[in-house]
Amino acid sequence: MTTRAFIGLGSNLDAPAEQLRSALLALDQIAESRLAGASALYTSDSLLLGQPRYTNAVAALDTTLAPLDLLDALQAIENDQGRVRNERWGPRTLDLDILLFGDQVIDVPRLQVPHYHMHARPFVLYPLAELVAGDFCLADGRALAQLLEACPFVGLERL
Ligand code: ROI
Repeated sequence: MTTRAFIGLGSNLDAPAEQLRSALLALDQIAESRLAGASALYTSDSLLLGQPRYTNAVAALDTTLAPLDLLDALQAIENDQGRVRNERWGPRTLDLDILLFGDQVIDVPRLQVPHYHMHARPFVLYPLAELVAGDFCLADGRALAQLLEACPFVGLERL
């Protein structure tokens, strides 16, 4: 069965826009998966003071992989693109998050879907809105339109 997953991409080190472009190519190369769409790139200040600005985007990926196999594939791409895991929330060359996996709600130690913080992050919600219909709802039932209303397009720059 094919599932449409939405992947959040983020980078704030080593030419972030280039990181995101090569990550999109890599997403399309994941086994049993096909890149079905990608938002524009957006830049915004980090939620943490003192870090470089982030570039973010969202991709739609059609896949027959199981969620944890997709997570493995995403972490392999992060590692390929030089991600070094040191401090939590630290600056990174590439961050790939499973935001949504079809209409599944997943809560295991390695993976929480819908992604915990997506509901309040403009750099996730606005790019996601480019890829879905106006009446789109998250797997937990929340309407994207309402989340957008509560999350003003402030501090985001669409490239
Ligand atoms: N801030 C922005 N703008 N974009 C991110 O992807 C992002 N990711 C993070 C923290 C440090 C919370 N801030 C961010 O992990």
